[in-house]
Amino acid sequence: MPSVLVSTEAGVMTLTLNRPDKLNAFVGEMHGLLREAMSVAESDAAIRALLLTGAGRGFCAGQDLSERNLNDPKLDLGAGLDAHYNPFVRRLRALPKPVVCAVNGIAAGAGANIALSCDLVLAARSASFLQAFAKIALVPDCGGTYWLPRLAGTARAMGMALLADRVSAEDAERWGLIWKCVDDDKLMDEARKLAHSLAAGPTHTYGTIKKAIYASATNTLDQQLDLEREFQREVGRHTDYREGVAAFLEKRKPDFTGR
Ligand code: T3D
Repeated sequence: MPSVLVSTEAGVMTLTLNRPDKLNAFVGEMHGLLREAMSVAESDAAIRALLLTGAGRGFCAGQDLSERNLNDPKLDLGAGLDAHYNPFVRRLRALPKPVVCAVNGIAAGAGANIALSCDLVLAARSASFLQAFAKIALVPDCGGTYWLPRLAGTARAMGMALLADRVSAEDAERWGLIWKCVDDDKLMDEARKLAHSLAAGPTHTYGTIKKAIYASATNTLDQQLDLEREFQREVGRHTDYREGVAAFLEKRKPDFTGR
């Protein structure tokens, strides 16, 4: 079985991390499969939303720790981030389509921060988030030191990173780390429903909303107001805007093309 399963249905591409015996810890092959899938998601206009999840009882336990040669004096963990993890995080954020993450179980290390890189994160009530890095004397990566203080504040970011304790899905929702915590048996239904409803939406506008929200992290209010004006001008010329307004006035469901 491939270590990442890829399937597409009604505009939603689902990526399932698939090494359940190892809680879907990352090995090299997975990065290659994710790279290929992301290229398809980026280039195929028929794909209008992405859903990321894990097989089995875990979401992802981060880097497979047995893959590194600890006796190699030239061991360079930065190289793996440059080659694999960082491009994946950047591509998830930059994908001009919504990315839903269904955290079905423990999300640890890089697994936690890849989940937090997604646009809408749902987590099963029994799932948890673990900044496991300090336990093996590493620093949080995959954007952890960027997401945590911005989403949850410095105090909680510091607690999570230094203490490396599990944070429950309920706390993750309460702290603003994720969108929603849902009952375990409802997770996949809800996540699929959400991804399919997004895939039927104004895809081009969703991509623009992502850009605007993520740009705000480093923009002033003036810059953001200017950006909103430019984006509104641009999406206002799109057929989906005309369709949205026409559907409202005609009291019917809009039929967005996203293109
Ligand atoms: O190297 C680089 O590229 C640098 C980048 C690093 C990014 C990172 O992600 S660093 C952080 C790596 N992740 C961790 O440190 C987490 C390690 N795992 C754990 O702490 C625990 O497994 C969990 C808290 C996540 C879950 O605990 P539990 O008790 O529910 O499960 P378990 O029994 O520990 O794990 C189940 C199996 O998965 C087990 O295998 P076995 O003994 O049944 O054959 C375990 O060894 C394996 N597993 C879990 N995590 C990893 C792993 N194997 C390799 N690497 C893992 N990260």
